[in-house]
Amino acid sequence: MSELIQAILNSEEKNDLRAFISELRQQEKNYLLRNDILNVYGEYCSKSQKPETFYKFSNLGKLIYYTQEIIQEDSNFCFIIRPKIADQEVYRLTADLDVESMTVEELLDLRDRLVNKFHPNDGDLLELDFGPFYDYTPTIRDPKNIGKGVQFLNRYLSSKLFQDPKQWLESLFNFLRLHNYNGIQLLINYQIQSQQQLSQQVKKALNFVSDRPNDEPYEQFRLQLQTMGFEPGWGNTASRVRDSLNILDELIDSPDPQTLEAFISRVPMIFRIVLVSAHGWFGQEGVLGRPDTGGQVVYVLDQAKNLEKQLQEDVILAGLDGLNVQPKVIILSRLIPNSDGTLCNQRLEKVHGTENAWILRVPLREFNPNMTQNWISRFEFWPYLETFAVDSERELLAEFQGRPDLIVGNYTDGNLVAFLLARRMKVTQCNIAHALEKSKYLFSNLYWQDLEDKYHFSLQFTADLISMNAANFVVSSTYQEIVGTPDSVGQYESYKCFTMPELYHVVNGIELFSPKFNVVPPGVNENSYFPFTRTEDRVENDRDRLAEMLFTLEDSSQIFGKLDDPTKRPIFSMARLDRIKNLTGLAECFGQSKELQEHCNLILVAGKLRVEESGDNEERDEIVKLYHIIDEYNLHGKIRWLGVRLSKNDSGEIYRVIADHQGIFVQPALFEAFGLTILESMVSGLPTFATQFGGPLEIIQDKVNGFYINPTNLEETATKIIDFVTKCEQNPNYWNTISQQAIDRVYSTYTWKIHTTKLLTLARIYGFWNFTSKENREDLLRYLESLFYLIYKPRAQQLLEQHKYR
Ligand code: UDP
Ligand code: LCN
Repeated sequence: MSELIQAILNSEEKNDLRAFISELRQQEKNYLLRNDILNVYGEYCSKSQKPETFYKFSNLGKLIYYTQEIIQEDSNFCFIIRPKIADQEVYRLTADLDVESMTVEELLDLRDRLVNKFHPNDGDLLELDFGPFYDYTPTIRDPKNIGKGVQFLNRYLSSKLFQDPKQWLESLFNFLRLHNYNGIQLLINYQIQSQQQLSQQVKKALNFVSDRPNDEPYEQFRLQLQTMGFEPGWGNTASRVRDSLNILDELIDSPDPQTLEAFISRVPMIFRIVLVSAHGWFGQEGVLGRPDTGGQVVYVLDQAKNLEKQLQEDVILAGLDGLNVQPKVIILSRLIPNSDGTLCNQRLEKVHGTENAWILRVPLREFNPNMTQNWISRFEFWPYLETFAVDSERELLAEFQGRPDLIVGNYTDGNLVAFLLARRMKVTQCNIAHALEKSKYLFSNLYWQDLEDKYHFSLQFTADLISMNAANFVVSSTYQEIVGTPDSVGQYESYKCFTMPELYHVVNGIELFSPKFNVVPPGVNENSYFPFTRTEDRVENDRDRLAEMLFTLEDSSQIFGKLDDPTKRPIFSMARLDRIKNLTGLAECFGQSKELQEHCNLILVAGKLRVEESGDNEERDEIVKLYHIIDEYNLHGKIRWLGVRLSKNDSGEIYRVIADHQGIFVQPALFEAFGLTILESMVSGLPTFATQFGGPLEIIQDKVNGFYINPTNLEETATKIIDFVTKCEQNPNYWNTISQQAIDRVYSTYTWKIHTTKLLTLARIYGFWNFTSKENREDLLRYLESLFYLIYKPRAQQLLEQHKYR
C-alpha cells in the first residue's frame, strides 16, 4: 500500500489527495468508517466533476477502496487500510502530506486518545498478544484457504510425520491401542505388541477376510479376528472390515494425507458429545422469538438430532451395535425455575425423535433468587458461568458415566463454559460463535465503558478471546464469519487488534490463518421445512388454519391489523424483535413506497405486541417504533403483525402458505451472522430478499436463487422488490424459476447430513492430531487461565454484586 500512496504523491493525484483531505477536515466527525469515507469521496468526485473512471480506477480511488477507517487527530490523518482479506496497514498522513507507517500499538494509543482515555505512561496498560502461542503451529498462507483448516493440517502434519516412518508407525500404533467403549477394548488388543506386529497382523487379517463373502456379518468371524489381535470397530461386514484394513495397510506402507483422513474418519472414537448452549430459553416448544432465543436453539437442537443419527450410523458401520454401544448427545443448558410455561424448569428432557439425545438443565447456584430463578439476558449472564461449569461437570460425568469425547460450545457464554469443562475434563473443545457481538455493535470496544452498564462487553470480549484461542477447532457457518469479504472485516477478524481503553490493548487477539478454523454451515430441519409444492406432505387443516391466521383472523390478543385486500401478494418476514433484525426498517421501507403498498401487503411474525409483556430493552424499543411507523405512514389495512409463538410445524407451514400466495420473504437485518430463516424460506420455495451484510451473502447467489438488499437503503430495497413483483406480474414463470432455484440451493449445500459428517470428521482428526503431535498448548492455556482469573473473574464478581441489588 505504501507504493500506492507514493504513486499518488508523485503524480497529479497529489492535488486530489490534498483536496480530499480538505473535505475530510470539514466533516463533523473525526472518526470515519468505510461508508462515511466512500460518501465523502463520492461527493468530492462529483463536486470536482471527476469522470467515473477516476472514481474507480485512479490510485486515489484504489486507496479509498481499501481504506476501512480514517481518524483525524489535530492536523494529521490516520488511514487504516485493509489491502487484502485479514491484513491491515496503518499510515499517518501529516498536513504536509508526509506519510509514515504506524504500528498497531500507536494505532491503539491514538484510538484511546480519541476518547480521552490515553495512558501517557508507556507500560501502564495490559497488552494482550496471542501471536507467540501460534508460532509453533503451522499457518495457512493463502487467505482463500482460510476456513479449510483440517485439509491443510492434514497435509502439513502428514508430511512431517511421514518423514520419519519409525516415529509415524509408533504414533499410529499407540493411537490404535487407545480406544475403548465403557471399558470394552476396540480395534486392537494386547496380542499386538509392536508396530511391526501390527503391520504383519494387518496383512494376515486381510488375507483372512478377503476369502469371505462381502456381506458376511462381522459377528460370524469376530472370534477369528480377535485371535489375530483385532477387536470390534473395523466394520460390520466382511467387505467393510476389508476396506478398513486395506486403508490401514496402505497407511502403514505408503502413507498419504487422503488415506490418513479416510482412515481416521472411520475410527470409532466419538460416542458422547456435549453441546453447551447456556443462556436463553432452551426448549423444544414455545421458546422461539424470545429475546436471546432464536437460531442458536434451532441449530443446536437440529445438530443434536443429526449428530445422534450420524453416530448411530457410524456405530453400525463400525460393527459395534452388537456391543450395546449407544451414542449419547447432551445439550447442556441452564435450568430456569420460573419458566413461563416452557419446560425450561425441567432437569432432563428427551430430544424429540431421538433415542439418546437429551437436554440437561443445570440450575445456577442461588446467588440471588431474583436473578437466578428467572431468565437472565445474555448480556448479564457472566457471573454465573464458572460455578455453572463446575456443577455441570459433576452432572455430565453422572449422565455419561464417564467423560464425554467432544465438547462443543455455542455463543460466548457456552464457549467459555466449554473451555472450563474441556480444561477440567481434558476433552477436545470446539467453538461455535453463532454471532460475535463485537462487530454487531458499532464501536462496541472503543466505547465499552459507556456501554458497560447495558452490555458488559468487557466480560464478553474477554470471554471470546479466551475461548476462541483455547478451542482445538472452531466451526464457522461462513467464510466471512472468519475474515469478512474484500471490503468488510470478518467477525473473528475484528478480534485481531482492538483497544478496550483503560482495560487492555489487544495487539494480536487471534491467528486468522490458523488451521483451527473450519467452515461447516448448518442445514435446515427437512421434516418441518420443505417445498410448498410437496402437497402430499402438507396437512390441509394446518394450511387453512395458518392462512386464516396470516391474512384474515381477528384476534387482537395476538394479531395486529386487518388487511383491506388480503389477496395482494404478501411480503413476509419473521424474526426476533431486536434492533439488529431491523423489522422496523422493513416496515419503514414499505411505508415509504406507495408503489409497494399498491402491489403487496406486509406480514410480520415478530415477538410480542405489547411493551408491558416484554422484559427486554431492545424489544420494548422496537415495539414502540413499529407502532410509530405504522401510524406515521398510515399502514393500517396494509400490514399484519402477528405476535405469536409458533410450533415447529406451524413455522414450517407458514412459509409454505406464503408461497401458495406467490409471496416473498424479506430478511432486512442490519447484520446477520448466518440467518436460518433464509434457509427456511428458500427451501420452502420463497423468493428471498436478504441483507447483504453478513452470512446471506454466501447463502444466496444474487438474482439466481434470491436477492441481496441493502437494508440501510430503503428506496433501493423497495425498487428491487417492485422490480421483482413487476417481472412476476408480466411473466408468472419468473416467480417459479427463482423459487425452484432457491430450493435447489439449500438441498445442494445446506443439509444437516453434510454438516454432521464434516463435524465428526473434524472432531476425529483434531483428536488424532492432538494425540500424535503432542502439541504443547499448556503455555497458551495457562495464559488464558490467567486472563480468566485476573480479568474476567473480578469483573464478573463486580457484576454479581450489582445483581444483588436487583
Ligand atoms: N423464529 C421463530 N419464531 C419467531 C422468530 C424466529 O420460530 O418469532 C425462528 C426462525 O424460524 C428461525 C430462528 O427462530 O429458525 C431464527 O434464526 P436466525 O438464524 O434467522 O436468527 P437468530 O434469531 O438466531 O438471530
Ligand atoms: C445467531 C444468529 O444471529 C444467526 O445469524 C444464526 O443463523 C444463528 O445464530 C444460528 O447460527
